[in-house]
Amino acid sequence: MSERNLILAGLDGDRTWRLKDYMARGGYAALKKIIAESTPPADIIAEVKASVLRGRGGAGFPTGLKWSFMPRSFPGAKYLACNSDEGEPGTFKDRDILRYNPHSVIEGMAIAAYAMGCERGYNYIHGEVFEIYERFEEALAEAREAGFIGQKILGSDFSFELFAHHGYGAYICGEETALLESIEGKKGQPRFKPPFPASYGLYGKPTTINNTETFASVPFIMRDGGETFLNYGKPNNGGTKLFSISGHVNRPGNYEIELGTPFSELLEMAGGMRGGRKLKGVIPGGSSSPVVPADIMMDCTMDYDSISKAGSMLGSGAVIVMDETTCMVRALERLSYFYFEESCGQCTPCREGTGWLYRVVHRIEHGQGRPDDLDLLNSVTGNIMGRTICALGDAASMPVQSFIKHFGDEFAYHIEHKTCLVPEDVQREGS
Ligand code: L3W
Ligand code: SF4
Repeated sequence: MSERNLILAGLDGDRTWRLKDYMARGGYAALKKIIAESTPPADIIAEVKASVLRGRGGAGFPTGLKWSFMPRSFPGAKYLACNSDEGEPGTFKDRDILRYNPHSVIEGMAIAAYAMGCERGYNYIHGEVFEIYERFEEALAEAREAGFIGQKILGSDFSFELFAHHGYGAYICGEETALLESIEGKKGQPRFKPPFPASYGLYGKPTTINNTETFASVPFIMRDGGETFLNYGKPNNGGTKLFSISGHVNRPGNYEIELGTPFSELLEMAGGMRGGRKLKGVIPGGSSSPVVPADIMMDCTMDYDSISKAGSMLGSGAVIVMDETTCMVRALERLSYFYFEESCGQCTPCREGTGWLYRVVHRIEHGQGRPDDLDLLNSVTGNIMGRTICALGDAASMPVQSFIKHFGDEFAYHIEHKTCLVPEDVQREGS
């Protein structure tokens, strides 16, 4: 099996992103056809449902179903938002889509806007990636000039204004309701759900938010058909997906593969284990997803169902590979610090709990662990999970629980011997 580029189509060559190159690859053909034939919006949603495209931002929610939640005859504005606030540790796919194929996102959003009757959309781009924001602005100008976005698109009655919105780099602004607050010019803090954005979104109006990769998949679906897309993947897991591979592999980077591809093949595409060392564990879907030990991971295929059966989540597709030189206590200390730092502070279990998690893992790592620290960590995670406004509380807790579950002996060794089970010189070899 090799890479299958639907989303990054045409980019294996000279990586050209301009409108003329996108159109030479069949770009905007789907939008043109929809407008020329006045395709009924319900048919578009049905096609997306048939593709079994699942949200690529982390939750894997069926896209067609999400689109069908938007009220049809709403008297007033409806909005569309693209979540390009990629901030999950390990994830770096959306910036490459925007860098190398920005028009696929614009076309996908225009089709989505037509299907749901949205007149205005925003692409919320992560604050730390300046050149991506500039490139998207350039692509928007090209699309506007060619009549693919703006008023009376291609001479029809359909109008859709699309804008780029540059964030400020806070991880929490990738949570969909915090993203909406941020576009509204407020502090980026999550809202309670329900109500979901489909009924109460941007400025209190019906809003649909999808991830960059989700929108980028839509033109292919509308051009080649939902079933073709579905067949690239496997039942309940339609299409191809980008995986960002980092860690102890020879060729870290983004790989687009068919959902259902064995993990072992993906590892091979990434050049195999660095230095030929042994695989120890994998975080398969970004830092929020539970770690999976090597033996279980080697039996997995890369799709939502298989990874979930292995006790984790496919998430955003950020695969962090760790070899035998990794100290799992140190790895968890890094992750815990991230969530502590990024908690927005609205709810007590998350604001206080993420600090507790970080401080306890930190003291274990630094030789000051106490005999009951593992019980304490489990108890703190139990008091965070399910008791917070957004998923960040759970996202901070799941890595802690899974690292202790699968690599508890390393934590116990640290506490008892005040040092790593993996000797320092071995860790240095791998770093
Ligand atoms: C209307 C209903 N809409 C659900 C919508 C909802 C949302 C989508 C999924 O978190 C996860 C999180 C991270 N009526 C609805 C409805 N919806 N029921 O469907 O909702 P949900 O709550 O399952 O997910 P979420 O809030 O979008 C996303 C995990 O992804 N994650 C995150 C990675 C971060 C990145 C990044 O930096 N790029 O991807 C990784 O695992 O922990 O669990 O739109 O409104 N009845
Ligand atoms: Fe903020 Fe954490 Fe509460 Fe989410 S769970 S709203 S990040 S305090």
